[in-house]
Amino acid sequence: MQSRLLIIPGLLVSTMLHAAELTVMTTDQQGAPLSQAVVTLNNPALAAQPRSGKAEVDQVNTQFVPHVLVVPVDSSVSFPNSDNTRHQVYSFSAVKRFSTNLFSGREAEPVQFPQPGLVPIGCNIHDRMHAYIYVTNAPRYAVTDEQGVARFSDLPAGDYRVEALHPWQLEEGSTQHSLVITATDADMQTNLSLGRIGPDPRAARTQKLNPLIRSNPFAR
Ligand SMILES: [Cu+2]
Repeated sequence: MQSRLLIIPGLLVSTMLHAAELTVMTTDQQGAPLSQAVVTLNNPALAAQPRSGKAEVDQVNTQFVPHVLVVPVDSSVSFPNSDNTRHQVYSFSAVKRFSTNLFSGREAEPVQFPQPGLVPIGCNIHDRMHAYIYVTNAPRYAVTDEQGVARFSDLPAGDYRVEALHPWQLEEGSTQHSLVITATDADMQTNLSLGRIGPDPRAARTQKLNPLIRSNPFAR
């Protein structure tokens, strides 16, 4: 009992000194908050966040949910289908090229993502379905919420590289920012402007194409 009382205050002090929180806000060229941006944090001393049990992109009302998913390198992502119609998920991306068979329910095999980078995905049957899988080596990552904000906690002191990108951005590459968190910092905030952002691809007008002609997404 006595030794416990001695240890606990020590733990509390070290936690208070070294666990900073960081709020990252992403904005567009006009300074408006940008939701659905990917934010990653790198610091050599940073332990990777635990992998969430399931990485998946669902299909609901002929849209992908979520629109932006971040996964660590080597994750496998499943594509369940909550719609009554069948879907066929594909990507032409250099980071990961794949195509599922036409499927409903949970028939589609999970897809492995061994390379880092942005993988735009579509559905071969429904042109207005768009989503993005961002595959990262960064130990910490998040997608900004409706207020354009990503929050990180339990950050040890050190030099950080904060990186952000938005899947609809018009300029190539990510926006990077260096940040030092000292042992006395508690709440840190930073704002990253991602420049010009294009239109939501899900709102684009589409033609209905014959699914038989488009059944092989690599034949174009
Ligand atoms: Cu579809």
